[in-house]
Amino acid sequence: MADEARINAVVSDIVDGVRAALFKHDVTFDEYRVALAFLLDAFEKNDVPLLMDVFFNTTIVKIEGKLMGGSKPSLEGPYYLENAAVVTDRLPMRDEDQHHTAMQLRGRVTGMDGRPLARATIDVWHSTPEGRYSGIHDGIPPHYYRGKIVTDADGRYNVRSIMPIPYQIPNEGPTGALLTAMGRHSWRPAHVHYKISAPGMHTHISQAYFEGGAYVEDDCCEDVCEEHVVAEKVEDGVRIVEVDFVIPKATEKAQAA
Ligand code: MBD
Ligand code: FE
Repeated sequence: MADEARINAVVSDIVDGVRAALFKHDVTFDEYRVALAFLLDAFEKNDVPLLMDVFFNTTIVKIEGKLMGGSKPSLEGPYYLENAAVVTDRLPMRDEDQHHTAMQLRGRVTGMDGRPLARATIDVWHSTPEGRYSGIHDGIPPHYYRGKIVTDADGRYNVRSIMPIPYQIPNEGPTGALLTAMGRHSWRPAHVHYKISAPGMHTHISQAYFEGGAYVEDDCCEDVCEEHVVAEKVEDGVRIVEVDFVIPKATEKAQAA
């Protein structure tokens, strides 16, 4: 539990920051009412998680990365499912998707000491070739494009799937309306999600993006960092997505800020 002094310091600074912005732009009473109505609407329509994902979740993720050390983390996003099956060589997919551009997810997981992390679980998940998520969006059974990979004795993983495409976050709700009102779009670049867990280790959540892909420079969630953009590499027509992870122990905080 955070102590009273910390709560007071953080909340007071947030309030000061908001007040400074209101003064700076001479925000009117009418605009204040619009903001209040927007917040009530977002709560009522369960759109607050998306609103937080778009504007603040990335910030918290960056802070966590700074405190923990190791590989930089990413947003988890709303579409992780806990009970994916263990996969060995390929993620399950619909027959009609087999012809899409293949990608090979591979790399190595080590601890901060550089030693391999054997038998770590890497949950991977990504969108279909239409930019939808299995088990979330209509008509796509939950086991497609998801799986738990277990690293080998040398910390390595290697699994085949097909390329995801850029993805538009749900934009029919208040958050989408706000982005539109701001002149912003609601697209994310094509991405693969990772969640790595092992006993005693910090649970590391990341995403990989594709060099040169649409929206890599303009993610509506502002999550992309250079370290997560995978250089273009193709072997026998298969896009190679090689990502290594350095994972701290759960107790291993690099340095307090
Ligand atoms: C996604 O697929 C996603 O990855 C994020 C961060 C937000 C909304 C949808
Ligand atoms: Fe996603």
